[in-house]
Amino acid sequence: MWLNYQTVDDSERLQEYRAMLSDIYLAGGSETIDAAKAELNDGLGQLLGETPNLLNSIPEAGVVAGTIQNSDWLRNLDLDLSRLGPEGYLIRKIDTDGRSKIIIAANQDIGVLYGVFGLLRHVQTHQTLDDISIERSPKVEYRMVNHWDNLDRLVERGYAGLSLWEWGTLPEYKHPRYTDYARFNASIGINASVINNVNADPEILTDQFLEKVSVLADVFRPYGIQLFLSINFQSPQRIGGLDTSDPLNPDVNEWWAEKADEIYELIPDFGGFLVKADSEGQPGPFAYNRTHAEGANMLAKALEPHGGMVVWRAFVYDPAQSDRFREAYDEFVPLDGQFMDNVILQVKNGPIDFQPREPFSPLFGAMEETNTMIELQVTQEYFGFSQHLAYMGTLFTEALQADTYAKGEGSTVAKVVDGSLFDYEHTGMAAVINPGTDENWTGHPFVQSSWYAFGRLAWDHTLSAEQIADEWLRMTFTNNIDFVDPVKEIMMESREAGVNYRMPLGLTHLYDQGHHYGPAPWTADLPRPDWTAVYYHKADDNGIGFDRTVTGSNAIEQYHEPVAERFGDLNSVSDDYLLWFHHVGWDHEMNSGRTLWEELVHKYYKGVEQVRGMQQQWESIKGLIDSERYEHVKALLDIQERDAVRWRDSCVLYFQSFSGKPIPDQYEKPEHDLDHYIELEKTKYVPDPWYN
Ligand code: BDP
Repeated sequence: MWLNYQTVDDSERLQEYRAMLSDIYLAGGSETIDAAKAELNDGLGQLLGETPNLLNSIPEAGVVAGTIQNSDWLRNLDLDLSRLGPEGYLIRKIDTDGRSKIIIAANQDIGVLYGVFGLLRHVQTHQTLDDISIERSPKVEYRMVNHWDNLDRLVERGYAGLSLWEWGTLPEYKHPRYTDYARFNASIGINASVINNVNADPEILTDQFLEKVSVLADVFRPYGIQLFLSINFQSPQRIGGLDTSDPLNPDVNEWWAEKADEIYELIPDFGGFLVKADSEGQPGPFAYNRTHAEGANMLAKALEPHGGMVVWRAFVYDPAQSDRFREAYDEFVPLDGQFMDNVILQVKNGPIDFQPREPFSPLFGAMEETNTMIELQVTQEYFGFSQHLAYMGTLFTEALQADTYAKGEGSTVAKVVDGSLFDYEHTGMAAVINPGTDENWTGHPFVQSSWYAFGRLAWDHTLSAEQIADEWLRMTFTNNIDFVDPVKEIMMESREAGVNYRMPLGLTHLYDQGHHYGPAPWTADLPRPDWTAVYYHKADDNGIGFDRTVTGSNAIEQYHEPVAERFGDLNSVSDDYLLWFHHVGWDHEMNSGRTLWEELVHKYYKGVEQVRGMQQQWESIKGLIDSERYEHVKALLDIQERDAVRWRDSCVLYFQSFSGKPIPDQYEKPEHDLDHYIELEKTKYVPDPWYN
């Protein structure tokens, strides 16, 4: 992972670091300070190639870290830390008595730990300490990871082995990986972890499991990570012996209040509940004719006395709806203002479901009176699992920088989720991550980069995807520019390549129902139309795309102007979103001068070319990193190229059966006919049993 502390191989820098960082002093005595000490000691020990001296007093030259409360010496510097808040930190080089010191100062111990990780990152990326002056504090309150881990240790959409949590050996055995997990998260500022699947097993709230859970919370605590649980809305019936889970029933209320008391007894800093309700078969308040707000508020009341939060998901869609796109907005906007203050609505970045490219969800900018956070996906459910390289930093920044125009120009999704647009009481960002028991934690070594990017962006959404990729590569592999530059290019292109060979021009959800790996644009005739691919692309002899303008589902009305107009007008919508909003004729002339059909073919072929380019770039860095990771990624890129060709050929041949137009001469021709690919998808794609 990115805490790969290698001795600095730039001799000038190494000298500078040794002169400045060999003596260290940390003030205070909490578990968090102990963690910071261990991190600094081990980290600098490896980076400097010699163990630093951990002193009990202020060094003449060296590192001084701590809070103002715990260090007279730091207090006497009269620093202004008011801007930093509880979690922020300051790193600065100061000269006293003619000697230079690097100080890390914060208001609370957790800020000191974040500052330590900040300094280590600085050194890991070989930056100078000259005039270092950094002030950092997080832009959102809850920087949260979501695990989709089941209690049988299979991970829904996981692709990296079994769940990290060894329920069988907890609470007795604390696997060392729990601590490493907490370190990774803390190093990028993540402060909340929901450890179990949103499709929640009610058993998680039984005494037996809570005892195990509390041990994980103990491990996370020094690292500033609050533990949350996904809960099943029917828990009062399923494990509590009640005959209803009606949120307005007093017995049900009491059951939840007692459950909350019990949890806080074991985990005094418990974060709260994440809830998937009335979505994809999960129980919820609808069974009792209650609203999402009534359901969420019942739980919020139980948690409120303890300072806990309810994170209520807005991922809902109903087969009765004619356009799934509209669903979340139509269900939640009428409830704006009805949720308690300790509820946050968790909204996926797009209106459907973590597709390779989606327009932003119109719920961002529509919930003025309801705390609203964003949910992103690190695990590559729709991006080739752990087989394909797809850095999500670019997708995340695209989603965050989208302008909702809710309060005029500049009302970005980022400003909605950081609370500055509507002055939310609580703010947050979440990502579904995938770590498992695989030796490298994430399956594909580059999935780590999206976890890293998520954390960095949750802390500071103004960072660029490129800057983050640069950091991650240097920390995880090497600072050698001959490696960093080409591989950064691979990363920056990888998501767009994935869009191009799967579903360009605003196509979406061309997967089979279930595993979401290979191409299946032909999928039709399932119990629910919104689980088929034909529902999304609507290809016919005239054209392709989903009409969401006034002549169609009119989902564009859910956006503020001028977004609605921009998406709704064939001439102003960008190519990237074209088929999200319009059913377009095959001969429609595109901005490039090509027809829609030609453009579609062009994009599919381009996607494959991009992957081939990625392969070449990767081969160019052979010898610059260890052969183990080199060979692993190389083999995975071969798989990705094979799959990209299959995606391209499957989709082009299938859509050709509607357009009736030839694949232009300049392109290599598909090796097989359409039937071959349909058969292949049925039999060959799902690589592992738990991928379903
Ligand atoms: C979809 C996944 C499914 C999840 C669901 C969710 O296919 O496994 O349970 O989202 O977010 O992306 O609840």
